[in-house]
Amino acid sequence: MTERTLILVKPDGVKRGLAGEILRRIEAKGYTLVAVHLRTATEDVLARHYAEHVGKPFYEPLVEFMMSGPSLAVIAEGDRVIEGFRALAGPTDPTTAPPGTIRGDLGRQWPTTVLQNLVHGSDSSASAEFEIGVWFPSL
Ligand code: DAT
Ligand code: MG
Repeated sequence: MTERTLILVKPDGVKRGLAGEILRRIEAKGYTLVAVHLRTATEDVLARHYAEHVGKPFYEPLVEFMMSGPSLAVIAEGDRVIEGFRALAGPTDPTTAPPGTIRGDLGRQWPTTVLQNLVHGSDSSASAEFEIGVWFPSL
């Protein structure tokens, strides 16, 4: 089923010059780029985007990290792209993410209190729809 997902190249990925490499992998897999927008997230955007994590010990450092520079927000479209991009990204912890994945090939544990793991991808059709509204209110 063709669907859309919200992908972020987080500030660590943009700072390291990996936005192009990550977009390349999305396109090489056969997904279509629908929208891309480079922007620094505000506290309000992040409170909505990460609503499920409010109150967790890593929430404050996560928000600080996410506001530390621009992220590349992407809407990608394709057959089962929500699940497919999560597979391309690999599991949350970049140290143990398998080689072949974005996090496994390009990420590692940085000497900070928060995981800097290069990308975000929506985890369900409900969260994709919600997150696309958060990052692209006009679409
Ligand atoms: P994912 O990004 O794989 O969907 P998540 O939704 O559970 O993971 O968490 C959102 C982000 O929060 C994650 O990309 C990095 C950060 N994070 C999650 N768990 C963490 C932890 N135990 N310590 C530090 N940061 C964490
Ligand atoms: Mg998540």
